[in-house]
Amino acid sequence: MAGRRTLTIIKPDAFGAGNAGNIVALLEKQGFAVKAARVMHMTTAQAGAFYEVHAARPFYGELVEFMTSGPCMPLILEKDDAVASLRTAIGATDPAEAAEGTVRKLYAESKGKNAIHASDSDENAAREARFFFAEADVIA
Ligand code: RTP
Ligand code: MG
Repeated sequence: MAGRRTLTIIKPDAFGAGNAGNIVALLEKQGFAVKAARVMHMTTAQAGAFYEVHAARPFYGELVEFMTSGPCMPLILEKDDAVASLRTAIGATDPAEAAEGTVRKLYAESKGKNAIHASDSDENAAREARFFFAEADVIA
């Protein structure tokens, strides 16, 4: 059975543009509940570790540089079938290919600076939630 929790990050482009509130509101309207949230400015070590699955990809250096370029906002969100629901809500990686009404269609500027991250599996959602939050930070 698919899990009810996923991890998202409002990335530095969207956070810096003042779109965090709008994005959280959009997701809440779609039925996601916020179970944990923080704001932080990731270090190079943190961003490198978070995206280590992409370490061999050509865009890795650019991605780590972007994710450390300013503050971001990690959140744990809850909804039925959370991972798949959130992937649908954020839209395609490249905003030019994202569906109407998705977070990336509305707020992303490019394939690299694309406003939001979402976990891609239940296993990664759990790993990524632990990356940013302690058990005590998460609403039961
Ligand atoms: P995310 O992990 O951030 O939710 O994004 P995603 O699953 O839609 O895309 P993924 O393939 O996991 O890529 C991670 C992030 O790397 C940046 N990227 N840049 N310039 C490029 O060709 C390129 N490709 C990927 C994006 O910030 C993407 O979200
Ligand atoms: Mg991904």
